[in-house]
Amino acid sequence: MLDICLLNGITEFQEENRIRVFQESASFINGVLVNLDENLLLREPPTGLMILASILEQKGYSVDIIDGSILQNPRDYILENAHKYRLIGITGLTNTFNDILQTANLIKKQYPEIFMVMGGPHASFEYEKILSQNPEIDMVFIGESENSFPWVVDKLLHAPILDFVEAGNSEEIKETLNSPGKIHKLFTTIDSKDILPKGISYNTNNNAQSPDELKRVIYTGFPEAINLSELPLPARHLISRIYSVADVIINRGCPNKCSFCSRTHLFPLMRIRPVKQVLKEVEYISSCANYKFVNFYDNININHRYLNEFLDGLISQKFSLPWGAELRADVITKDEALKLKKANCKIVATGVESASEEVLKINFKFQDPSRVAEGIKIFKEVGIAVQAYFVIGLPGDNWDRFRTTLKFVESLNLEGGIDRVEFFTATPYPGSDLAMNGEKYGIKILNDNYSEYDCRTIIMETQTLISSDIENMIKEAHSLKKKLNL
Ligand code: B12
Ligand code: SF4
Repeated sequence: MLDICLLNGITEFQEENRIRVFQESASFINGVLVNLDENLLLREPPTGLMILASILEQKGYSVDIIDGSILQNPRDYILENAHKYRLIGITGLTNTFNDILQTANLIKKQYPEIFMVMGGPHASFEYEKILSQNPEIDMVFIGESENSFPWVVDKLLHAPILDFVEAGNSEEIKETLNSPGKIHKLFTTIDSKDILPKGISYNTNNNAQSPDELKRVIYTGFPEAINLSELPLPARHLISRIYSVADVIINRGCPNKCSFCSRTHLFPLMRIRPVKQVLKEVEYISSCANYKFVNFYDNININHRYLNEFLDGLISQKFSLPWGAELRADVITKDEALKLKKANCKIVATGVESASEEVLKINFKFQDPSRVAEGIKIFKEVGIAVQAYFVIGLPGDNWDRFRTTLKFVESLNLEGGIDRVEFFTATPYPGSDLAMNGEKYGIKILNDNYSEYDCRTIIMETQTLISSDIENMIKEAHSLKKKLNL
């Protein structure tokens, strides 16, 4: 038996076509991915889970990470293996959430003694609903969980399983398992809410029969921001061999406040990791034979000094893997772009969202589109590929402004087959200002099926755009993409 399993639901391969492409290029043994065509750089590992795993391992707990996206039959695999763990923690996004809940339900039915928790960008904003409607979920973690989750693990499991075995007390392990009602006994006997860490929620009445009874959800409050310089490196060794892409998180939080984004509410305080620590992570990644590409998220040029220090570090480290990064194109200088090139950066991704200043202003994205165009031009001059993201159907958008955006895309002179443009459909993700203050933007939400919150389906209308407008805009945007081969 092991202590903890951290589970990532099925993610972007939900789409049938992508599942097929992925599975045809992969080799599986017993349903587990063992090899992937090197050219298919599709999968990105779940970084948040790897950081939590690293902290738990430092405390002596045995941890496994299971990524549903790289399994042939994720549910069968998870159900066959769930009994090995004392606690299962699940992560997921909004569009994969229904699927994750079904999996959690199946696990709990088969193994009621397993303690089941959830966290991540969807659960953080929907904890009340999740806990009151899904008795199989014992606890939900809100926001950054590097403090709260290990605290709860210590309380529930008391010690790593190896300690029990070494002390000759294997029988006591059973006692530490979640016998029904254990959580309620544990937390309801604690008098003062204050001694619980912030960032957890649980239902004190999970065994209730009537819906009215299912409402006693305790929430300890939003957690304090984590000091990123104190975090250990993600536990890549747990899953590294099966990924060819490594993601490195540079910062949490964002100085912008875009209406459609939940990041600023998930990580309200903007922080950047020390360059030294990021470079240490890069060094480790370089030493692993499996990685062929690295992505740096969310934004490597929050300030000029940081960007320059970071790039100087990569150059002096002779970092040789090709890499990509998300960044702001509007503030890039030619010297910085040249340095990016020298540091082996192959592609940059940037959120343009709209070429209309009015639309940007209404949606709190503070960026001058003409400066974005200049920045993109600089990247093309130095030979770095560009991926530009746009959002269709935002509040304030209309046909004139949309056409301005299409003209803007054409004016960028991007290279077909090398650069890319993505048009996402505006989606009111839980935690975004659009979802929390919809009336402020005058939106009408048409669809509350979270499985369709995939940035492709039309989820909302605005005061200026009805569903058929947005549908036609998506069609026009895609035909432009096709025409320009982007
Ligand atoms: C890298 C990334 C991707 C990558 C890879 C995802 C992956 N495999 O991890 C790719 C490019 C594939 C991707 C795709 C998409 N993404 Co994305 N992505 C990110 C990004 C930039 C970083 C994720 C990350 O590692 N964060 C850092 C870690 C430390 O944070 P974390 O994962 O949230 O984990 C912490 C806590 O949440 C918590 N926690 C998380 N899980 C759990 C579980 C347990 C048990 C516990 C206790 C705690 C816990 O503890 C962690 C440590 O504090 C985030 C933005 C961001 N900065 O988070 C968006 C983000 C997650 N993506 C988002 C979206 C919308 C998408 C897409 C739909 C975009 C699109 N248009 O296609 C697709 C969906 C694909 C899918 N269904 O998976 C949204 C999610 C919104 C939502 N509610 O669903 C985010 C938040 C960005 C945003 N715009 O708001 N994404
Ligand atoms: S979408 Fe806006 S708020 Fe969200 S991370 Fe990007 S710039 Fe920041």
